[in-house]
Amino acid sequence: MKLPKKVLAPLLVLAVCLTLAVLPARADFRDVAPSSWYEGAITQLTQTGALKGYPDGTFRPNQTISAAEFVSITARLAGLSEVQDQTSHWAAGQMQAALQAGWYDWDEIPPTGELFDQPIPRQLAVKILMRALLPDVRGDYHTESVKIKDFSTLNGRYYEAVLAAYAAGVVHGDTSGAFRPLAGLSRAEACTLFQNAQAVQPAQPTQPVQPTDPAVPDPVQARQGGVSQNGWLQVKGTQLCSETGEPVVLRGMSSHGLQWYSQFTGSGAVSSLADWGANLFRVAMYTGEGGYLSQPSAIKAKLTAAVDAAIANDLYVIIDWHILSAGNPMSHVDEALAFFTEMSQRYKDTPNVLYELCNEPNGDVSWSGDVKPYAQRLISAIRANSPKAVILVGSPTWSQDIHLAAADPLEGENLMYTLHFYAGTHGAELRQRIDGAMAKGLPVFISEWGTSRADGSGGVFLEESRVWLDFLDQRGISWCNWSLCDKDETSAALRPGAPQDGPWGQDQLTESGQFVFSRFSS
Ligand code: IDC
Repeated sequence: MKLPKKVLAPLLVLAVCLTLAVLPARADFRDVAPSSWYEGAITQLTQTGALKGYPDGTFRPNQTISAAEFVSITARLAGLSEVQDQTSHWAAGQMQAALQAGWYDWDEIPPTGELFDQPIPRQLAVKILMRALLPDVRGDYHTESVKIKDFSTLNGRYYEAVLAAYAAGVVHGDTSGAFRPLAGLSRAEACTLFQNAQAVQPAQPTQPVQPTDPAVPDPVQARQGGVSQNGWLQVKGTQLCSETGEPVVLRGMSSHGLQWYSQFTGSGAVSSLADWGANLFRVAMYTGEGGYLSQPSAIKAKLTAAVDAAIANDLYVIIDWHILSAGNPMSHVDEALAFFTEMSQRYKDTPNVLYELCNEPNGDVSWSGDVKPYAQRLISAIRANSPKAVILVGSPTWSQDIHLAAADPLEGENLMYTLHFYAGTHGAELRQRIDGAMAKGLPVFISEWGTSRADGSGGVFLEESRVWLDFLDQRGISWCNWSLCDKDETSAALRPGAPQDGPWGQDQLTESGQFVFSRFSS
């Protein structure tokens, strides 16, 4: 019987595997010299059955490793089973399984197979390796990024994995200290990556616990995803959840004031944010400072355009009544009532929209006497149109007094309380306040935070920001960073002159933007 080529090829590969499985202590590839720097790694991986040579007895250590080769070896090391494939490629089942496991995204290696046999870029290889074998390892931005000479050329999408890989000693860079994120890897280099990853004890804690924080709870297993995945949001206990009741975390950017920077709120801008992994956009509609109250129809048109752009791109979107200089929300309650009535009517059938009633009450204002009664009136108005949308409520002292709200909460469903922080100004004290409020059952949402001081400048304070974001991740708390604009202030995510519609590369992001964007999909 003559076997067709399609059947014969896998049989040949299988035969090679079986041959290699019974190899003696050292891998006997005729092109792997016993004295070479990679011989140890290749031997070890061959013995575990993760590695195969070629039918002609060679290993070809200097050949560039393809995406399919890299993923299939990783899959064998991680014990990932194949799933139903889409193409007849020899690695299709493993590629499909890896894609489903979230090791990489569709656009990085499309399941249609055209990149399977192409060299895999180093940044993507490291991401796959870390997600598959060391998913809990994290690297500190400051400590690790300085080790990488060409860090500025690294796409922020790979920050987390590459920093973690350096922290764990999986990657060391070349002799010049460069990582070369877009270059390929030789098969020998890939073997040392695999060996290094296997040598790391996954159970070891990689981050010191911050002494200022109370006992760190287990991380909340929350998913991200957009509106098409999560549907209408709901609040269960203190946790934001999907329509089906699974924990969800929203992460994204706030716009700057619409009266100044609406050019960064269009469809191109929000879809670029989504490309970076965000699933949330906040539209900050200042009421004072030349905003809505002084030019209502022009600003409202900008707001609805921004909200519609976010909806078109599957993001959740916060409509923010951005009170700042008008410290007491009661001072314009009638305008707020009319505005939110109109918005909740307009978006009543749209699961994307969250309503933020008052950005930051401040000055001579009390929770129980002003903000709470204001919120009660606004909530009734919104509920008349949109019975289940999530509503976010601020508190006195620029939305820091959630302890007052916890002592005297509002009644009703799907309500959350905002807390705002700036990493250069606020720290452990406010984090303790969050834990205290949550312990009393208050659902908390960080609808605005910055890497700068509270005035929007200074710093940036990335180490303090990292402590904050780790704290929020542990608790499954959603957040929105201030702000998506190119103003010359350190809290801005874009460098002056960045294109208004994106897409933005590393060099168009500020230090703050690079850090924040790398944390969208923690
Ligand atoms: C700041 C902007 C700054 C602007 C100022 C006044 O960053 O460019 O000149 O407002 O409009 C907040 C506010 C937010 C502030 C931000 C930083 O919600 O409007 O933006 N901040 O100061 N609360 C705490 C800090």
